[in-house]
Amino acid sequence: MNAPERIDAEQSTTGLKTVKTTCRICLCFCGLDVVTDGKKIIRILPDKENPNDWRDFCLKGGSANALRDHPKRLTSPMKRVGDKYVEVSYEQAIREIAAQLNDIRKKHGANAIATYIGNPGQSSTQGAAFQAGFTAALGSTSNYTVGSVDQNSFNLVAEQIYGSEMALLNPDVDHAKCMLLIGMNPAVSYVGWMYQVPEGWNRILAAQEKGADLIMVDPRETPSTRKAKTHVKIRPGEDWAFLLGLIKVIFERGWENKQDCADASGVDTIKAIASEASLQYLSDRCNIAVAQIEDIARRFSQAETGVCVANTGVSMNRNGTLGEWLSHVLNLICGRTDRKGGRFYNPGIFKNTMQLLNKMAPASSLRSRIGGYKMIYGGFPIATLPDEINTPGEGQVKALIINAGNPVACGADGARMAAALQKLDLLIGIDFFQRESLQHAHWLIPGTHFLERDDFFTILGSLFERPFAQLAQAAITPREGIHHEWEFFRDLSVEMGIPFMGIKGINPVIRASRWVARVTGNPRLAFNPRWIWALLVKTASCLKWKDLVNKPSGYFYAEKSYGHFRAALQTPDGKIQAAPDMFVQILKQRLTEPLPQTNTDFPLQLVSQRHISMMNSWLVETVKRNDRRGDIVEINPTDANARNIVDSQDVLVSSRVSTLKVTARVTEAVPPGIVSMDHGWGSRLFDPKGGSAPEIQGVNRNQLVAADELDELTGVPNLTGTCVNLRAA
Ligand SMILES: Nc1nc2c(c(=O)[nH]1)N[C@H]1C(S)=C(S)[C@@H](COP(=O)(O)OP(=O)(O)OC[C@H]3O[C@@H](n4cnc5c(=O)[nH]c(N)nc54)[C@H](O)[C@@H]3O)O[C@H]1N2
Ligand SMILES: Nc1nc2c(c(=O)[nH]1)N[C@H]1C(S)=C(S)[C@@H](COP(=O)(O)OP(=O)(O)OC[C@H]3O[C@@H](n4cnc5c(=O)[nH]c(N)nc54)[C@H](O)[C@@H]3O)O[C@H]1N2
Ligand code: SF4
Ligand SMILES: [Mo]
Repeated sequence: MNAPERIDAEQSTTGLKTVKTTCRICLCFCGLDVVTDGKKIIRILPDKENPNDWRDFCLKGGSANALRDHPKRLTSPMKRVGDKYVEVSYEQAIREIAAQLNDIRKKHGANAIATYIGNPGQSSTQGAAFQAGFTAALGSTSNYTVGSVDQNSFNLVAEQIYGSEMALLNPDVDHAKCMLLIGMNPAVSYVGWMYQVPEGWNRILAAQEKGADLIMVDPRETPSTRKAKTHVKIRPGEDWAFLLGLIKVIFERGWENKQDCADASGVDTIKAIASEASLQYLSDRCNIAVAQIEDIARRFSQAETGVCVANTGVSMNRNGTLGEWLSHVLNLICGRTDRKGGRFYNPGIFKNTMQLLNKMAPASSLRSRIGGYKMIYGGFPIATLPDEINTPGEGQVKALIINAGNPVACGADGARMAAALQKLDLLIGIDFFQRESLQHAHWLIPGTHFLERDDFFTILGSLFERPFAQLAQAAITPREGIHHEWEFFRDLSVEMGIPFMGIKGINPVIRASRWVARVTGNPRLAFNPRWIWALLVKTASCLKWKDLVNKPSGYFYAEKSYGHFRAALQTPDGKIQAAPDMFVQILKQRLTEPLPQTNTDFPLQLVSQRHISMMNSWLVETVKRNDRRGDIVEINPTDANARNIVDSQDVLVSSRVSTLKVTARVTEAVPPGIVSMDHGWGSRLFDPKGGSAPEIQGVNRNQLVAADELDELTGVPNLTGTCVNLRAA
């Protein structure tokens, strides 16, 4: 978080220039001053004129150019010929890929062509929109999203209880007198996932200093829990039981906010379920004593203001949706929804953002061919993709485009995923590297680095805690031969002869605009994302394009305010739906389950942690040698002693699906019964240009995660809480 001092405009004398933009590695969107000589990036510093969040600037943003200029970066499209890759021109790649895809479409139908969009793909407003434009053109519903290994439950819960998958609520950390933070580690990951709290962790700690009651729920000790007044150690995957326990106690003691309960639909259903559940059973499930549940129920409900947030520690397992849902119910019944100091809604730039987004991308009622999973936020669960590839019949996946993702490293059962990808007739990867998931790609298409492109996150206005507008500029143009992801999807649609964005008659307009751009030498004249942004800005009325261009560090276009949410709800009766049927059914089922038995074969539960210098499976290239934790498992001394394991010893970690060899680190940071491994490692970096041996970067802990044990509502696997055992190697 410590930002180097900005060196002010020495550039004028040196021919260097500073471009103001934003970092797009994580959702903190820190302002950057990127100093370039036009060809290379010289250095990256925090943009202290960015009013939103320059203080969150971190090492990842500061060294972003290391990846841009990496020697193994793809610099031109590459086609697989035998077991080697050859460079081809962008135009040839588009022609050949279009022909191959059309062939597959003709033989097997549009749904035989699938796409996966990974995390950095979603973080590109233009790439994501144009990828959706391609799939709409194709008419394929075989779309897979990274949300199915991370946040699907956020979108599903928002859709079911507020009426829009994009009903995003921000925690008001400065004004909350009690903060109940569940399954998050903001000291490492910062505060921003489907909401954005600039400098969030420091602000949370400052609020605690001033008397706010900070309670963190995490199975293990983390840099965040060490700073919190209370650390509640929970059994992984059982957050729902803890939350239902809190809700039960609150209703029984009459601590609920009666008005907010009466104003919502379905609160009586929740009350009845909570009343029937046994507190002892809930306590046994989550491994938190009844007295502690009662204490936290009192502290949270009785505080003047308060906010509960459930993050990825909660969402990344088979009970993720129940946990996410009940965290919203807890906020609702305690009067924390749409309030100062609670979870509030930034209306964004449109009159009703949720309504507009529902019109542009309505929630789908489609179900997946295999497993019958609901389509969420435009995609099906990536965990089911191997079965979709392996199972014959109409809709069997034959071709796949992976844009900015690495499902072998980041999804369940990496080995099974890798084997399925190898069976595809056509695998196309858009990335700036060839990583694990692209090992068998037929085509490697170089993606642009975020420093090479514009972005406009303001269209997702409610993502921001304060009404903030910025047009993030490209700091540098991509090298010759590298095209933007959005160009690839646009040009591929045109070449395939399918109507881009599903709009009949648009392809000739795109062709004509590209011709005008070529003859005038002005690339902006070719149909591009700015056309759409400009249109949206016009619709928004609170912004002016001119201001966006003239204020490159961004600006606040309105004051932070509260109480907009209830009027914007998109539910049929206009009320918050506290008890959607699909959640209630699963909850009732869980309540009849026997207690999580100690699994005698795999009695330990494996949780996840992130590296401060990495972003999921990328940026691993820039992690310092002595800070590499890619093959370490943390284990409590009690569990280690019971297995005759000592610190630094080689051990085997086994689950139902795989066994990995790693090194034990014996530590009290994990309690008995819990082991922890870093996520994101174990993805090799290949060298398709130079042909050198792949770089091995640690062990892929997700190979231990079964792909057949999913949250039935969202298709998210048990990426945390996986049952494992350890023995000496
Ligand atoms: N440095 C860095 N920053 C990142 C990322 C990164 O990879 N590296 N990734 C970005 C992305 S894509 C996201 S989505 C966000 C995520 O941000 P966070 O949600 O804060 O993610 P984590 O840091 O993994 O914190 C999750 C915590 O949940 C705990 N946990 C595990 N299982 C359970 C459980 O069953 N219940 C509970 N209550 N806790 C559990 C883990 O021990 C861990 O401490 O971070 C973003 N920021
Ligand atoms: N056990 C466990 N599993 C997890 C998690 C966990 O905490 N524990 N975290 C989960 C979370 S929160 C997430 S978001 C997912 C991530 O899952 P994925 O999104 O599938 O994987 P990433 O590691 O983000 O892979 C991103 C790829 O995109 C490339 N890339 C980066 N920037 C760009 C760009 O601008 N353009 C293009 N074309 N490519 C780019 C990178 O080189 C990298 O290869 O993993 C999930 N999996
Ligand atoms: S990676 Fe670091 S610099 Fe980039 S947005 Fe996130 S916190 Fe900010
Ligand atoms: Mo994520």
